[in-house]
Amino acid sequence: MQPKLYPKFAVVGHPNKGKSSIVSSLALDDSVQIANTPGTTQVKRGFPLVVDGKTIYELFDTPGFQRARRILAWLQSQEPVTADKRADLVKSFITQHRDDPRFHDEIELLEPIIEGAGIIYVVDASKPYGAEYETEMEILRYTGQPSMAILNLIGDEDYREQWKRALGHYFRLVRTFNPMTATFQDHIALLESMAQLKEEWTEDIKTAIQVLTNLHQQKIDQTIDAIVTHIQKSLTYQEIQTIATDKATKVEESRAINRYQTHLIQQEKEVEKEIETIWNHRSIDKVENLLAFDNVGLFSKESASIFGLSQKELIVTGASAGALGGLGIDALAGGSSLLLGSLIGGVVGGVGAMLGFDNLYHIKLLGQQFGRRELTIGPMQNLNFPYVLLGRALYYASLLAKRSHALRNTLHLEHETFYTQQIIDSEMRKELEKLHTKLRKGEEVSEEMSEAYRQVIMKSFQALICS
Ligand SMILES: Nc1nc2c(ncn2[C@@H]2O[C@H](COP(=O)(O)OP(=O)(O)OP(=O)(O)O)[C@@H](O)[C@H]2O)c(=O)[nH]1
Ligand SMILES: [Mg+2]
Repeated sequence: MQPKLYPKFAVVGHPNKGKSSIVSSLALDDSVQIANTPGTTQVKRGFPLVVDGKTIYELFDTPGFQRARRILAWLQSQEPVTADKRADLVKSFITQHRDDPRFHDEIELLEPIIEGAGIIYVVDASKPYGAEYETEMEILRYTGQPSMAILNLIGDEDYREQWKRALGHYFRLVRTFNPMTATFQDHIALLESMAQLKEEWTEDIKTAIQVLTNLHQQKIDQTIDAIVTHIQKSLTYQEIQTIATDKATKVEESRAINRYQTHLIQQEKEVEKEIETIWNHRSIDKVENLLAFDNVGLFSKESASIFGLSQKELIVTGASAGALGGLGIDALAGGSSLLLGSLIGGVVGGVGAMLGFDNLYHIKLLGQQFGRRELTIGPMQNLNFPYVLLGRALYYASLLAKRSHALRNTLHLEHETFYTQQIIDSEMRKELEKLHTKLRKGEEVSEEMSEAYRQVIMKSFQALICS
């Protein structure tokens, strides 16, 4: 049996208009070469989107037109033929000029089209329309292949109306698509347009949409699994050191604490790697913002607020524990936000001490077991710690899940901006707390509890990637 053919599209246009960026974003592939220099792409290259070993479609990245006028002149100088034979003229052009370096770029871009690929013509609609594009579009029309145009807005100006009036003469479909900011929904919407290009492709592209939708959900599921496992591992982790003397020295203790913290930082790096692999962003360049173990970091008002613990609640918790002495809660909550802010700043340490947050880990010295002593650090007792880990992991995962594969800029992790969004309400927090408590005590966690926890994380992750 012949292998099933999948839809193919050649992404073509002027140099430096975002062709490679569009290929990269639609093929979910960060290995496509993109640069702000015309002529970056010099040879055609197919980027198949492969899911579970099957190619669902393939996009050809191509060099930009260089000598469009010469080629059109050649085509027009031939004996006139009826429309059904015009593609043969293009084929003759390719055959006759294959070794001519002057037409290398055009031959590269026309070849996949002549072999059956649909055309995606890319323009930068932040620049005005001009007659020079007509030559390119005329050549494409000679191929007779199904075609659509994409309006990419690279700069700030918007000439889309002008472009639409012109492109309407050459393409049945004209769509706006920004390869840098495109969401999953934008990707699907563009595929839906592509499905209308040719009857024979409609079914295949509909299947591709289904496969991509399933793949997206699968990536979300894998992300949640990775995060939940990360929390479980970090919260239950213990660093155990054998010591020789009766009592651990300060040096031994701080060395053990250091190893314990290094392990948790490493564990977080690993889950980040896992998330990068899931979302196919393995080559991402980022400025890291490592997990810190200072008290403020672990009990910050920022991390509290995204997990449904409002500033007021934070103070109330502290006040009810007596940390604020005689100060009334109403006086605090009703005060100006400036006052509130400075008060929180001032009381965090106090609240921390009062509720035992200063005591970050269990440090135990186990007695004479088979002639050895063991110094144990962990599990982490800080109540806020799992929320800090969760916040950081969800933030990183949502950035990657939303990130277009066409972006090449360095990712700066600015957790502070993330903490403005509340992602968990108090009901959800209760569910999370059940599991955290068990893990902190080193107790068994039931299937149901784990699943309920997963659902809460899933809900907030979905909300984050749709926002
Ligand atoms: N801000 C912004 N920049 C874009 C957009 N699309 C492309 N670019 C940038 O424009 C430059 C050219 O993008 P490419 O995708 O390499 O363009 P190309 O058409 O493949 O270029 P050649 O291969 O040289 O013909 C790169 O610096 C991209 O980052 C966009 O929608 N917005
Ligand atoms: Mg390119």
